[in-house]
Amino acid sequence: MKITDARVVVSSPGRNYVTLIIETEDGVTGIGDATLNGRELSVAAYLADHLCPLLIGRDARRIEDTWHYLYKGAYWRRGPVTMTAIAAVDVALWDIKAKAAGMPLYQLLGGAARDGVLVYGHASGTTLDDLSADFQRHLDLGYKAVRAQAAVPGLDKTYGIAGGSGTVYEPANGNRPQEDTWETTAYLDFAPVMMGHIRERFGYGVHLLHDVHHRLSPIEAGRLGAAVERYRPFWIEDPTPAEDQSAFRVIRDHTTTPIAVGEVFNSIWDCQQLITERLIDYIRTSVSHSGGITHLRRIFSLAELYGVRTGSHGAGDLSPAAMAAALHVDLTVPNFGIQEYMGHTGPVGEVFRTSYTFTDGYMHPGDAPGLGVEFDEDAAARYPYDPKYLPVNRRLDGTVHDW
Ligand code: GCO
Ligand code: MG
Repeated sequence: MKITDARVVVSSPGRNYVTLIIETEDGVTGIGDATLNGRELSVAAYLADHLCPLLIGRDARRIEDTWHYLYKGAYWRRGPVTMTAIAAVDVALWDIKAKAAGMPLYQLLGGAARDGVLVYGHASGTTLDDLSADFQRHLDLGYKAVRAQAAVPGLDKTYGIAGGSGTVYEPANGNRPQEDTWETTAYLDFAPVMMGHIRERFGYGVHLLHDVHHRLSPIEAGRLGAAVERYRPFWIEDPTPAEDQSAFRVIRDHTTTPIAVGEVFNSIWDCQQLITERLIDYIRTSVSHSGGITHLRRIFSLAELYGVRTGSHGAGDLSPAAMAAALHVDLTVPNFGIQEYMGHTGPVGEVFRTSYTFTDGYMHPGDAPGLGVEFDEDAAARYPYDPKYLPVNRRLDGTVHDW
């Protein structure tokens, strides 16, 4: 089954997505998501200039061989650009393999290990009352798990707050990064109050999650974890900058609050110590940013050995092709924990037609052959690339801080 064409489409139906399309000699086509928010064109160029020409003439069925050919063959291993590009190829080849087999992808991955995939949505507000209203909206939609973020008093902009009630949080905008402000003391005072407010209002029958977005030092994160233990969060996410794996030992030494990390990881090597030393509870690597289904399953298998569960990143800046791939993996791995689902808005549905479903807080990838996502290139052409950057974060004295 020879590959006859591989091409990249960058489109912006509300936000930028990079999509790889692979065609084979017998007419079976596969797609993969290659979106790296704020750095989209670097992956598009890596694919178009370096990987697509190498794919022509290769056997589309040899997924494992192609993965190593691209990973080891580059010599320059890992990193978000390389691993996102390899991921797109990998997912497109799995899509082709499953379509050729006439099966939904999850069947090829071993079949369903559960009936549905527990997902969490994002509630946010500029005040605690707004947050409560948005939290209630998620419960009304059927969510069994909700992430809560609220504006920190004294800071004019805080991570994770949607622009208006009922809208989805969108961090990237403008062709220069917007500048946010940060003050750790104010945040550390406020975060437990916010969680207490949610528990008082909604009780303990819903999973409560919170994202710290890499902003604390290890000892500050330990303090936060200890302060919120009584509110029984499902997890606190990305408490410290994720590249420092040993920092998580300090957090562990100070709290039993479950810790999740991994949306910025690109390979098993980024989380090897975190997993094997049992420093985290949930690994949040995504299909798109960590080498595709082939490599993600390897990470999840390592995690399974050490009692670490999965909790993949699923922000709106991962395309519906990535969301579908995540759901197929989630349905099949034994150590599944939870999946983020932020959803997609605006004209995204014109460009990507999906077969996944959301019912009462659980998702299912659907039973269409392959990934179950059709990419409409004509529709994509109506929404050209629109440069957008993620924000930069500064402390009140002007120092650049982790965003
Ligand atoms: C999350 C993430 C996102 C990221 C975004 C960056 O938990 O969903 O933290 O909100 O900031 O994906 O592009
Ligand atoms: Mg996050």
